[in-house]
Amino acid sequence: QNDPNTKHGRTSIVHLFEWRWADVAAECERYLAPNGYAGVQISPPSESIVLTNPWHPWWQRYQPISYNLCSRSGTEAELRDMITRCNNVGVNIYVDAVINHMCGAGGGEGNHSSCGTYFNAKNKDFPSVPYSSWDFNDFKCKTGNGEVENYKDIFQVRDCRLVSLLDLALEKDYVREKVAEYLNKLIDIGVAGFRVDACKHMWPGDLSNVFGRLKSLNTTWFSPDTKPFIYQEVIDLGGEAIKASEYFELGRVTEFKYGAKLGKVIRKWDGEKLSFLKSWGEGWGFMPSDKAVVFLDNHDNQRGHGAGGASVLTFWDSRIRMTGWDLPTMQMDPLSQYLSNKTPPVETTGNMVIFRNVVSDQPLANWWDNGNSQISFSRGSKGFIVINNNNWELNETLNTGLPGGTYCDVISGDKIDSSCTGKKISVDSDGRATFHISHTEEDPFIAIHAESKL
Ligand code: ARE
Ligand code: CA
Repeated sequence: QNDPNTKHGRTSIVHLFEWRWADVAAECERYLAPNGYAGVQISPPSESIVLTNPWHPWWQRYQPISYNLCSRSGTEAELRDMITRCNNVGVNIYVDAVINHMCGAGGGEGNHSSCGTYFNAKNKDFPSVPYSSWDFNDFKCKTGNGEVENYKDIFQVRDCRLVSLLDLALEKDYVREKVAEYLNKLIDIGVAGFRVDACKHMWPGDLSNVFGRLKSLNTTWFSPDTKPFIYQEVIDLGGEAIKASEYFELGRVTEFKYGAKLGKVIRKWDGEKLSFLKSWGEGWGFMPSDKAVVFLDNHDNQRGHGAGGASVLTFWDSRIRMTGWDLPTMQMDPLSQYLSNKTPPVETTGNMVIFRNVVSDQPLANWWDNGNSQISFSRGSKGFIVINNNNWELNETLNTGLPGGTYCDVISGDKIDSSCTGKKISVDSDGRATFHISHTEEDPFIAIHAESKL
């Protein structure tokens, strides 16, 4: 279903890619809850294959061996503890659910899995679920090598193997039940919903059946009869046979066009300017806002596995990257971090997450632009932002829409008690204020809001 079940008026979630459960729990308590984060998307908690060539790559997490809840992020006990602790501070957990497939066809035979469970990829034998060769789609797939070869053929895309991953027969009642059991176990533990991986490769009718088997959320933290939030990974940049809209009635869908397009505007490619953002929204060809989950980049984009093209902004572009997925998860090698038992660095960009919460019920107002890439706008009378993406200084007196007073710019600093560690902005009784932003600043923008008033 479409409602993310967030609490306390919170509106943003963060993907803590490959973080250990113990670290996610600590992060919920010390950083995410105090900074108004609504939730965390966690890496797949199901038992996965362990690969050695290359050595333990991140993508092994997308090759399930069983639905046992032991992964390299931690044990089932650690997962339960993390979900409890995050829920206790109002931060929801959304699980990356890999249900289209098991491991790759060439995954071999043995106990090279995250809990040491035996499997045999060649015989399609996964005794810990259990699945056997009857539970896979090979008999349905019509391509010569059993792979998805052509994204214009909907039957291939759904019934053949995505990059050689053994494709589950979700039309079977038995498979549907095993998948639903896995998801329901997580619901009982306390998760708020699922990012469902590779939905393009599953028939909407099969997904509808599986989702129809899901329980309501755990009433320790959610009201009775709350359904899990479902957001489906479907990469629809146009030009393929399968459309994101086929999945709208099942839940929300990842909007990959959003980050691709915004990246172009911010990079000023194809003659794009920030001033064009005045009309930013569904009119730009995006899916309806109440069906979309938007983000600037994702784990695939950051690692060159993704869709959307070179315009997508990642943390490599730190200066021009603004909000979206906040990225405390900047480590390039999650495994060595896991092994070294270190706690990931805390990033301090939560200020814009708070901004978004403060202004969330407010309309766009007070738009100004210089006809180029300097813009400003308010969200009603609660927040105001100025951005200078041109190669010259911005010096303007602008309508902020805010009540008069002195505000702390939450980009250059923090409001701490009644003082400000960054720029101070004084708004006069008519709501006007003067802004200076040099084009050489590290973060060439200013943001003030009702709660940053001094
Ligand atoms: C790895 C190896 C493969 C090997 C396979 C099995 O890279 O060479 O054959 O293992 O041994 C992730 C990695 C994959 C990895 C896989 C399993 O990205 O490289 O394969 O884990 O370990 C399509 C899908 C979309 C999918 C992307 C990656 O439609 O659903 O491909 N995204 C999700 C996750 C990924 C994950 C998987 C699915 C698999 O986000 O992290 O894969 O669980 C166009 C199309 C898109 C297509 C895109 C890229 O844009 O429109 O549909 O996305 O190209 O091909
Ligand atoms: Ca499939």
